[in-house]
Amino acid sequence: MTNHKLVLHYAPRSRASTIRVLLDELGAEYDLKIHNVRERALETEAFLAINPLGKVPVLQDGETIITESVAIALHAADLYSQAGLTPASGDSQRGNYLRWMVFYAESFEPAVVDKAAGFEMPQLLAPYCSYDKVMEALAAQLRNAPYILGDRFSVVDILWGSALRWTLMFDLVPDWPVFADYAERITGRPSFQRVFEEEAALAAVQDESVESHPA
Ligand SMILES: N[C@@H](CCC(=O)N[C@@H](CS)C(=O)NCC(=O)O)C(=O)O
Repeated sequence: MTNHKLVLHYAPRSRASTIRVLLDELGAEYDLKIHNVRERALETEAFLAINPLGKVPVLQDGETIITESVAIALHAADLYSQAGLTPASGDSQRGNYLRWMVFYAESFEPAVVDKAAGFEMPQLLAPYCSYDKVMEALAAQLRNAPYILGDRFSVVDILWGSALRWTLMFDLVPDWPVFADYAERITGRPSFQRVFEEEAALAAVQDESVESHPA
């Protein structure tokens, strides 16, 4: 238990879904602030005061505002370390855990987004070397064990399971069985399935609201 008052700014079918699953897996108590992206709710003055980039997820922890999925995940994982999903400082897996959390934001996402946009970044300029190298490094990490940290399921798997699910869906990563099997293993967990179900219903309500009150 913590006495932190958490509020998650969330929109269905977005990176905020991953954080919702993560908070549920950690057993965190939090309030959900639901936004409708199609109603341009993230472009309002009130929301831009929270995140000037106009993006979700955002986690408010009391007076502190945390943006960026990886920062939110690290913060929540440490707050709820008693859930047993966070290698603590001093744990022999802590470095590996941090490596793969940051690799997601620093190398994987830029590589995937550049590829989707058709940019071929020169290796010397690209902080991730090359798209192919990123994919090979990730596949090598996943090939010999069920989870990123070997036999131990941790917070970092929530991030990667979710990322591989949506990047496979949009053909942004190679359709290698190692990626598909891993994504299925992680997102088949009841925590993911519950959020997917709830947000399918919520997205339908949001879509209907946009269609009945077009801008
Ligand atoms: N770097 C950010 C990316 C956040 C982001 O791209 N969020 C998307 C949803 S997946 C968003 O809010 N899009 C709404 C918009 O741009 O209007 C993170 O990791 O949290």
